[in-house]
Amino acid sequence: MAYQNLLLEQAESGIYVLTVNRPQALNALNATTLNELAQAVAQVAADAGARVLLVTGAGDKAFVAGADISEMQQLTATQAQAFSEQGMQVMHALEALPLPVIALVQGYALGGGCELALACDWIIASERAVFGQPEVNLGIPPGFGGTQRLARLVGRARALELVTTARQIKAEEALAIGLVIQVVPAAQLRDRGMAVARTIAAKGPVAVRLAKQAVQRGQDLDLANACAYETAAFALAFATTDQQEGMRAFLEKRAAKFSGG
Ligand code: DAK
Repeated sequence: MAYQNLLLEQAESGIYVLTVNRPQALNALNATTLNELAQAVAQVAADAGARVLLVTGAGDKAFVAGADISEMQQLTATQAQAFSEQGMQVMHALEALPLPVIALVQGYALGGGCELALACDWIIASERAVFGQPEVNLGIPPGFGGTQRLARLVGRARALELVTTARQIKAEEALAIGLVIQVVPAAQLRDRGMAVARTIAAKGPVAVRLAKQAVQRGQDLDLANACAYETAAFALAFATTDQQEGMRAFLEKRAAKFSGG
C-alpha cells in the first residue's frame, strides 16, 4: 500500500520498518499521517509472518516533532476530542500489535512524537535524540497518552517535572531515567535496530507474542493474578509445534527452526 506521509517496508523477512515521512515539517503528525499510521499498523497486524516492527522518522533532525501545530491551532473542543481520540487509537493499536515494536529515535521526539515512541515497546535512541512533552508551552496538556505512559515508564515525579516544565532532555538523561534503553551513535541507529530485530525474529514467534502479552497485561494486574496469567501463557505454549521444535533442537544440539505454529 502506498502512503503519502509514511514509508512501510519489509526490510527483511518478518522485519517491518515504518518511517514517518514528512521531513519538511520535522515529521509532525497531522490528521492524514495519523490516519495512515492506523492503516499501516493494521497492515502489519494482518501479516501473520510479521515478527518485529521498527518505528522511526525520516531525516536526521527529528523522529517526530509532535502533533502538527498548524493543523491543531484552529480546532474546536469537539474537533480536539476527535483528534485526541484518533491519536489515542493509533497508540493503542501500536501497543497491541502481537510482536515487539521498537522506536528508533534520532533527533527530536517532542509532544506527540515522544508519545508515539512511548507507545512502542522500547526505545533505542541516537546520541542526538531529544525528548520532551512541550505541550504546556502551547497552552495544552499532552493528548496522546503522554501523561500516562511517561509516568508509568519513568515514575510520577519525573513525568510531572517533564510535563509541567516542558523541559527537553537529551539521550543521555533519557537513558538515566529509563525512558530509553540504549543510546548509540547516530550512524548506527538503524543497524542496531535491525540487529535486535533479527535476534527476535529468530525466536519462537508464539513465545515472543505470549511473553509480550504477559508483560503488558500483567502490569495492570496484582502480582498473583499477573503470575496466573503467565502460567496460562506458559501452558498454552505447550500446545505449539514451536515448543516441541525448540526443546528437540536443544537436545539434538542444533538451531531451532520455528514455524510459528
Ligand atoms: N507542527 C507543525 N510544524 C512543525 C512542527 C510541529 N509540531 N515542528 C516543526 N515544524 C515545522 C516548522 O514550522 C518548520 O516549518 P517551515 O517554517 O520550514 O515551513 C519546520 O518544521 C522546521 O522547523 P524549525 O524551523 O522550527 O526547526 P528548528 O531546528 O529551528 O527547531 C524544533 C526544531 C523541534 C525545536 C522546533 O521546530 C519546535 O519547537 N517544534 C515544535 C515542537 C513542539 O512544540 N511539539 C509539540 C507539539 S504539541 C491533543 C492531542 C495531542 C496533542 C495535542 C492535543 N488533543 C487533545 C487534541 C499533541 C500535542 C503536541 O504534540
